[in-house]
Order: sequence, then C-alpha cells, then structure tokens
Amino acid sequence: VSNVFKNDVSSGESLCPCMPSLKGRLAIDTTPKYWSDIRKEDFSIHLKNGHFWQTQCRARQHLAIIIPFRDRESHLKIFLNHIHPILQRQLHNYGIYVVEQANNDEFNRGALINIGYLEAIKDHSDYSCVIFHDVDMLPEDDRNLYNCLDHPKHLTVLINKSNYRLYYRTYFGGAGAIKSDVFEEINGMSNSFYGWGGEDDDLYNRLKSHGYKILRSSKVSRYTMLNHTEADAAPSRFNLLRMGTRRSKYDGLNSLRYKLLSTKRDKLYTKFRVTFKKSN
Ligand code: NGS
Repeated sequence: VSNVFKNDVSSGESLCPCMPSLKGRLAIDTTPKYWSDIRKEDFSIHLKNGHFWQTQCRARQHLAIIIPFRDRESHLKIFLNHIHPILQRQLHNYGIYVVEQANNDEFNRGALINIGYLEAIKDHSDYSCVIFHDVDMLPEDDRNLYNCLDHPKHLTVLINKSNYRLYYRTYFGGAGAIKSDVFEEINGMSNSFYGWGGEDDDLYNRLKSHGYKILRSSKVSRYTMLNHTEADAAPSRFNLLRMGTRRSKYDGLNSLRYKLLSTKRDKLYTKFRVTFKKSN
C-alpha cells in the first residue's frame, strides 16, 4: 500500500476553497494519442500511480475514480489526457483506477465497478467518494464538480450523442459520484448484469429504495462521448431489473468472487486486471 496521501509534502493548513478557480467551457481534444505524448505533459510532479494529492491546501474529499474497462486503450489515453488537469484544478485528492475484465464473458460493468471500489479502498482506506466513470465520456466544462454530496450526483447529464438532452428522468449511466458509505449501504452494484444495459438502472433503483435522490447540475454537466461500436443489448436485463431491489441484499459487494490477476502502476493510472466467473 503506497502512502501518497500521507507523505511528507506539506499539504497546507487550510481547507481548499469550495469554489476553486476554473476555466468553464473547455476545448475537447479527441485526436488519437501515444502514451509517450501524454506522459510528457506536465500534469504535475505530484502525480504518481494515477494518484494526486493537493499541496497548496487541504483537499475536502478523496475521490476513487473507477473506470470499468476492456479493449479501449485509445479512449483511455484521450480520457486521461483530458481528466487529470480538470481534477487537479478542482483541488481534489484522487486516485484513478482502471479495472480491466480479463474473462471473455460479456462485459460486466457493475462487477468491475464493485471490484474497483474494493481494491481502491484496500489501496487507500481514506477514499470518501466513489466516482464511477465510463472511459468514453469527456466533460466539456470544469465547473461540473467531481465531488460527493449527501445524495448521489449524476455527472453525465447532457451528452452530445443525445443532443445534450437527458436520456430519461431516471438515467444514471455514464458517470456519477456516490459517497463511499452510501455505496456500501446499498451493497454496491449488481454483479448479475452481463452485456449491455440495465445495470445503471438497477443502481438507480437501489439508491431510490434506500431513500436517496439523484442530484444533477444540468447546465454544466455536458459531455462529449467518444465513438465506438455499439454492443448487443442483453435480453436478460429486464428480468434482472424487475427483481433488482429484492436481490440487492445478496447481489453486490458482499457476493463478489473475483481474482486479481495483476496490478499495474503507471504514472497516470493504477490498473487492476481481474477475472470472475459467470454463474449458471
Ligand atoms: C437504457 C438502458 C441503460 C442505458 C441507457 C442509455 O435503455 O442501461 O439506455 O444508453 N437500460 C436498459 O436497457 C434497461 S445509451 O444511449 O447511452 O447507449 O444506459
């Protein structure tokens, strides 16, 4: 366990301001990148293993940014290049965790986010805020704050692909911020959704059934989505959704069985390569 948040660099006495100085609307660079180009960028000398800690002031929150991942290296480079400077301007302490599914089953976004959370808190027990983030979503405005409030916050509200309209009222896909204790209270996400669709709606239902509402700050929550081929929708998703809140007690963080195959520490991220078995 590295100790980047507790090192000797003075973190200043006073708390960081709630409203840091930001740029507002941002230019979006979606051109393909080489790793060497991104590493050359001087994001900060304090960036290591995808972890960054403030030195000017005491950060208000420690964010575990969790990216469910498979076969999207070109997107990962564009995403990391874009997101690091934003998170640093927003004055957070944060760690970026890429969780790569090694088994060949259909992609399981929920299980990957759960695994990312469990491994992240093993890495640093002081993460107070979980941010789940699809790798293809680029924030267009840095006033869209990546932090946790008492109720979960949806980040990817207005996406270029949908002409900057919310998909539907209960949509909670893309990226969102949930306090760690709330994420544990709802037993994380379901591990049962293999293939495209539904796991984000199930998360919404879990939160709702525990009395949480979803917060959105619509004007600044604008995103550019990177292009990719669409996955096939999973036929099982509607049945799973119907039984979702009843299943939530025993399908989630407490029922995960997985193997951590490797941990890769890069300047820009920590990557967990994991495998898990599909039951039935
Ligand atoms: C819904 C899916 C969600 C998905 C959303 C937006 O229909 O998982 O579309 O998809 N729910 C079900 O299938 C039950 S998107 O347009 O981003 O591809 O997130």
